[in-house]
Formats: sequence, C-alpha cells, structure tokens
Amino acid sequence: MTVRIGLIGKTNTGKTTFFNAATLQYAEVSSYPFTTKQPNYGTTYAITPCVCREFNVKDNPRNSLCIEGYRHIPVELIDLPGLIKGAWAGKGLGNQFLSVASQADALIHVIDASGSVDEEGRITKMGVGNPLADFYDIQEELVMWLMRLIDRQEDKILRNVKSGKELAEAIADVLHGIKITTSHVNTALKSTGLQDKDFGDWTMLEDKKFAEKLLEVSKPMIVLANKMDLETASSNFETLRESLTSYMVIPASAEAELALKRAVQKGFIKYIPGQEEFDILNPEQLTEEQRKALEFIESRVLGEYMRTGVQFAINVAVFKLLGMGVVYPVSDAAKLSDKSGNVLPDAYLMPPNSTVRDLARSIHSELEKGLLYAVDVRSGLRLPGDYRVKDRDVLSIVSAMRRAG
Ligand SMILES: Nc1nc2c(ncn2[C@@H]2O[C@H](COP(=O)(O)OP(=O)(O)O)[C@@H](O)[C@H]2O)c(=O)[nH]1
Ligand SMILES: [Mg+2]
Repeated sequence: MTVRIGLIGKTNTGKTTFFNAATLQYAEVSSYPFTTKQPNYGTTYAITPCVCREFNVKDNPRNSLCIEGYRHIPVELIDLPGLIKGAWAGKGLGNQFLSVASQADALIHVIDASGSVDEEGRITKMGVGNPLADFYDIQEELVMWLMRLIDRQEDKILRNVKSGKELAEAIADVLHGIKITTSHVNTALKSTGLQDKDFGDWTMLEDKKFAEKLLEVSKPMIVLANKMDLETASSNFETLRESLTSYMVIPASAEAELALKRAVQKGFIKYIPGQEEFDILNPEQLTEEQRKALEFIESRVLGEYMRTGVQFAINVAVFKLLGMGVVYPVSDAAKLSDKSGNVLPDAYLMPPNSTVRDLARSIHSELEKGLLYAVDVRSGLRLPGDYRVKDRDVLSIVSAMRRAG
C-alpha cells in the first residue's frame, strides 16, 4: 500500500512550496522552472534509521533509498488547489479539491502562521491575517463536504440497512471511494453514541457531529504552521499550538526547505532533509546574496526551530499520525537478501496491527495464498501468519507457492 498524504489549506499558505520542496529529488538535477504547472502528485520520502547499521551490512535498496544509514521510503504527496469558503457548495473553485482530498490517508493542513493571507486567501499585510480562524474555516469546509456526501446517499444507506446490512457497513458502503472504511465508521458511530439510533431519525446536529468525528478518524491531520521565517509568525504559532490541542502543530518554513534543496542541486551545500544543519561546500562559488540567504536560514529557521519542518512533518504524518511501522522482507534469511543477492532490498510501510499475512499480500497475492510462516531473521523464530509485524522487523516469508521476499 502506498501511503498518500494530502496537502490542504487556504490559498497562498505555501502548499505548493511545501510540495515542491518535499518532492524535489537530489538525484534529478533538472532546472525547469517551478512556475510551470506542477503535477498534483509527487513522491516524497519518509525517513527512518535503516536496519543496515544494526546488521552491519552494505545494503542494495530496490524500493527505497538508503542514505548514510537512513532509509528513505517513498510516499505519495498530493497538492490541492486552495480551498475557499463555500467550495463545498460548488461555489468558487468547485468541489474538485475535496474529491482529491478524499484520496488521502492523512492530511497536512498548511497554515500561514505569519498572517500574510486574508480570509479569502489573498496576500495581505503581514500579521493582519488570522491563522486560527483560517484553520477553522477549512475544517468547516471539510465537515460540510462529508456531511453533504452522506446526506446525498441517504436513500442508499437506508436501503442498505433495510436489506440487512449493519449501519456501519451501510454507511461505509457509500464512502469507500473516499478511503473511508467500516472500521472508521464504526469508531465514529460509537464515539458519537449514534450506533443505535435509526439513521433516518438523525437530527441535523447529529449529522454534523457524526461527520466531524468521521473526518477525524478517517483523515487524520497535522497542522503545519508555515512561514515561520517571518517575524509575525512566532506569536501566531503559540496561539495555534495552545488552541489546537488535539492536533500536532509543527512549525515550518517550506520556502527555506526549498531554498536548501535547490542549493543542494547546485552543489553549494550538503544537506540531508530533516537534519538540523547543512555544510557549505564551496563558499567561493556563492554570491553575496546567496550567502546571506543561507545565513538567514541557518540562524532564523534552523537555529530557532532546529529544522525547516518539511521532512519532520512527513515523518510525523507517516510514523506518528498513521503509526506506520517499517518491515524489511528478505528471501534469504542468512544473507538478508533477495534471490538476486540484493541485501535488504525492500522496506515496507505497514499500518498498525498488520500481520505477516498482510505483509505477504502487499508483496504478492500468490505469496499470501501459499503462506506457511515467516522467519524472524534476528531470532530465527517461525512466526505464524497472524503474527503482528513490528517496526524494524526483518522477515523471510515462506510460502508453498513460492519462496520470496
Ligand atoms: N516567507 C515565506 N514565504 C513562503 C513560505 N512558503 C511559501 N511562501 C510564499 O507564499 C506564497 C504562496 O505560496 P504557494 O506555495 O504558492 O501557496 P499555495 O497557494 O498554498 O500553494 C509564495 O509567494 C511563496 O513563496 C515560507 O515558508 N516562508
Ligand atoms: Mg498551490
């Protein structure tokens, strides 16, 4: 399963800058301007300490990268056009963005913490905007969207219930297109206490309460307080952090990350995303302006907040918010390799409570069909199909159909 993270937030808060910074690869030394239309989908990486250091081996990653002992595992990032008020009702930009948001497993809500955008997302005088109100506006858009989606399907849901389906299943049935599962719906029903109430009798208030809860469980979200490099941002950041206590609020400067990534491409600096420092490689190549810009990032962004927040946000979304674990399937348990001899070739992101069987299925359906057991490389133990895989597990799956990994 590929993890998909969606960027949402008002216009001009820095979503596209975040997207560009997070998806810019060191390897790909292209210089096409960012003013050209960017695709909405891009690959970024969740970064975690690789097991290669523990096993003291040189790995040959296939589905991921290993850079200086850190495994970079691809995740998909989706950049959405800005939300504007009333978008759920088909006004303004239309509700296309909401259907894109629907494809995400987790959301990063980008906020202009410097208060440089007004209510409608237009650039305004720095410090004038209200970042907390911006958060609630977008939140309201999302809830209204979900409420309306459910409302539009009311007849179908009622028919589903009549034909004997459980309520959770009946609702999930009309929402699986937006990655909402029966288990999400069940959780929302229980925590709103609506599981025993006739769906046809829900009040509007209950509809809304349910949509809010369902949004919370099915589209977990972190808040990115962006533009922290601007003076007006720190007090707004405090406000956001104190008010939004049920969210992780991450300070960031997407623009600083983008500048660092570009400096890497030009060979000016050595910088690994998420790190708290960079090294200038060839100081004599820098213009005065470039040197000042890097100094500014070093003191105002890295110095104050330790990091630009971009890589940190991706990691938090994948590992904390979604609770993913990283599992390394291998074919040869002794050599830690696949059949071609590649050492620790693959790293899989597995959701909480995933089993050996789930892992086998994500590798190949044939592998799951003939699944016998997995061998835990560290202990040599045979693990049954329903064993719950753990973060950093290195496993060799043994299947009657084929032995692979
Ligand atoms: N100072 C500062 N400006 C930023 C930052 N991120 C984005 N911007 C600027 O904010 C404006 C809107 O950015 P953009 O990424 O297009 O916003 P979007 O509409 O949410 O996609 C642009 O002028 C960016 O250069 C940041 O971290 N700091
Ligand atoms: Mg944009």
